[in-house]
Amino acid sequence: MAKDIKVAIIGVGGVGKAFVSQLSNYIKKNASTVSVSVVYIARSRAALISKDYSPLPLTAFVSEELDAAGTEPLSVTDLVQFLKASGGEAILIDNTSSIELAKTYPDILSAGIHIATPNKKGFSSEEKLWNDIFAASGNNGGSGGYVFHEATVGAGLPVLSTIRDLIETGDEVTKVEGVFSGTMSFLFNEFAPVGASGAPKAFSDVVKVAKDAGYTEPDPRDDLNGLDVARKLTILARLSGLSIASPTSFPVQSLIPKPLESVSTSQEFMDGLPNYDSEIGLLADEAKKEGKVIRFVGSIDVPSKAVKVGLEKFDFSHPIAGLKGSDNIIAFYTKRYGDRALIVQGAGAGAEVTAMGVLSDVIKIIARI
Ligand code: NHO
Repeated sequence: MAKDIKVAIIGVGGVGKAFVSQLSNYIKKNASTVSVSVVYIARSRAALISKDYSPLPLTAFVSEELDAAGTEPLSVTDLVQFLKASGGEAILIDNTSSIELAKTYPDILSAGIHIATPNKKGFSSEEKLWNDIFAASGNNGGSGGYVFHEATVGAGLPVLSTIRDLIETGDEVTKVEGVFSGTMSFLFNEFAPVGASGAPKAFSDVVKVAKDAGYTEPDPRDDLNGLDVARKLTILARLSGLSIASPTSFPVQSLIPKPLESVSTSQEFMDGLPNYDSEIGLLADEAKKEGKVIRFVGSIDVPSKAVKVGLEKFDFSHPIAGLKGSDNIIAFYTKRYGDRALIVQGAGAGAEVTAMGVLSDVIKIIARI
């Protein structure tokens, strides 16, 4: 008999919409072995609820349908009750960036409901939440639901599964280093490409191109402050066995010029940015004279417990220097792999590849239940 699984989706923005479309294809392809019914879809102020647990239609217009539905979302407590009352296995997909929702993961997992999410907040905020989530989960043999969050680092790239596999098979991770932000990757690959000739580009112009192309957050300061990378490093460092109090508990270099930190709008920030082009231009020139380029990277040195995020110089021949577009690259140095790192590289941002990471987690959960 086909497995019967109920799914609730919270958050139908860029990633959420791509996820719904990918899930719809998965359901069609696997109908003979698994029966997956999406019974709840919500965004901040509207929800679609299938009270009799029959599958909601997963059309490309789910977003417009939600607008038209006019039903208030359930509280987390009521949603847990609703899913439990179905009598079978249930998976909650959190496609929001809400810390409030992430704080309820321990309760959701304790109720036996599984979670798949690209939301970094639950795993990169204070350490107690991380500990509570995994203590409540069934990941380590407990009775709670499974929780997977592959897309919180490197979108659909196998970054978290790789580090888990390395550690669980007895290898010892000594260092993790790389470019963890698609936005930062694009900015520096464009601003300081290897072997560039002619007049250098102004950093502010590159930020504008990235903003207009939709690579950056609506306010580019949310990328340039380094916090997104710090959150990803927090997750990887915790998986490497380090105790990290929060993403602000280690050195993180912000690329936001001090006077522009407090301007109130994103437009004011963009207007003021050209005044600071010379500072970062100078760094790029210095690197170039040494036969190097600057890149925004993160690293974790496990034995010394040192985690840091910021600009560093790399030889032209270094794999980090030669990245293209908005690709991520993550190098794992381990006892088993010796001097030659295990490298994961590819698109690390965007709705489709992030949704793929979430769906692959759903498939892992289905295989375990
Ligand atoms: P949106 O488009 O803002 O959508 C969020 C949705 O959640 C909206 O529908 C909103 O109404 C709903 N929502 C918010 N709070 C809610 C609540 N309390 N209850 C119900 N609904 C609520 O965001 P995205 O782009 O779809 O992102 C969704 C999640 O995926 C976020 O947690 C984001 O951090 C995560 N994520 C996105 C990406 C990406 O590329 N878009 C990536 C990873 C994770 O790998 C990617 C990445 O790291 C990008 C990074 N900026 C980079 O490297 O440059």
